Amino acid sequence: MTNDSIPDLTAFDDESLNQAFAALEQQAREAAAKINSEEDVEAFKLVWLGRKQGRLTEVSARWLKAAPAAAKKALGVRFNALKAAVEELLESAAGTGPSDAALKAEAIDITLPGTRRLLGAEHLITRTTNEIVSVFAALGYSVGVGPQVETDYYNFESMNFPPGHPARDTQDTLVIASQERRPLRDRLLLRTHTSPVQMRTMESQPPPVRIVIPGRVHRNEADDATHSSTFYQVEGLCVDTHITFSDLKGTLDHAMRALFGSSVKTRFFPSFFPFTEPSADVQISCIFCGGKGCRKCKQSGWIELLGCGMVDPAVFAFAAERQPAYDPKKISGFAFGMGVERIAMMKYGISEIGQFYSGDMRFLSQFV
Ligand code: FA5
Repeated sequence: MTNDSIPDLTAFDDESLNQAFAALEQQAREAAAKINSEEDVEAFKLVWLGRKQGRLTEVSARWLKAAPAAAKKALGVRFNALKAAVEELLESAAGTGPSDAALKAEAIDITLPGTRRLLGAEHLITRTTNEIVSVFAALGYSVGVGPQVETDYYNFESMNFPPGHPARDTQDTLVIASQERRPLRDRLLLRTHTSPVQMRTMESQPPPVRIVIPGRVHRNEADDATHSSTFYQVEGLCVDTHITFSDLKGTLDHAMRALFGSSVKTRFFPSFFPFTEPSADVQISCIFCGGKGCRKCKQSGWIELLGCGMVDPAVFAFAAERQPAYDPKKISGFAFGMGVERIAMMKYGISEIGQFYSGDMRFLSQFV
């Protein structure tokens, strides 16, 4: 569409004016008839109604201004009628909308299935941690946390693993590099168990204490079906006057029944941890064979799940450096530490610990 210039107007009688305006209106109609797309509508608008160079602006500039005073009124009336006609043409052309081809290119098939958004869900480790924690919360335990990057003092020394003690070898440790110049007790490492949070808790509050502490731990271990170099534990600590081994047994027996069902049995096997005396490993009757013996329990009928014991007086002595109320002559307590993955594997029948960390949706979505 081009903007052909407007001819000069030489005669201003009614007849000449009618002819001149009719010719323009005819041109506008022809141009509007050719409109076929939104771009055409825009071009029409610009050519005819554009404020600076539009044809109507030009008509107004050339014809109205040049007209003798006597003809101005007649010209103005015709000009307004032409403008109204052009605007009407524009309005009905704008309603024409895009062409069929343009519509087809943009079309969507509403019968196709939509994009399904997957709902998030708790990871099995989180779910199991929460189940364990809520069993103890119902017994009045509070919940605590501690740092994963820990000092040698909290992870080992205050837990009664003196420097060079052979028990340190049972938790092969990942240490943070370049700390040789620091005193051993301040050197940083990735905590090998959640037990250091026992000491952090006792240092921050006097007895009585009843607390569970879930968290991630790290060891320099080769991965196999039941061992991982990073895994989760839930620590437990109970300190008060007159706490005995019977309290420990009763508490863990109740917790195992709450987690695995009321028919499960527990038994306590002598063990060793530097920070508990006496110490025990807790076994539960195999939930797969009911204690008869199967492949899962290596035909023994029992499966080991956690370590526990009465808090060693040497540990209370470390705590008493900051909180004198931890006087081993006046108070006593028990502690336990369980592996979350091992419990989840038992509860949900999982045979490979690595599946928890694989991020494989086929595995994870079974437990949504
Ligand atoms: C400890 O870590 C002690 N801190 C537990 C404790 C706390 C004893 C308080 C007494 C008082 P142990 O190394 O046995 O103990 O680990 C405890 C549990 O963590 C094990 O019973 C097991 O369930 C789990 N566990 C240990 N090593 C691994 C591993 N490599 N992968 C997965 N789970 C593990």
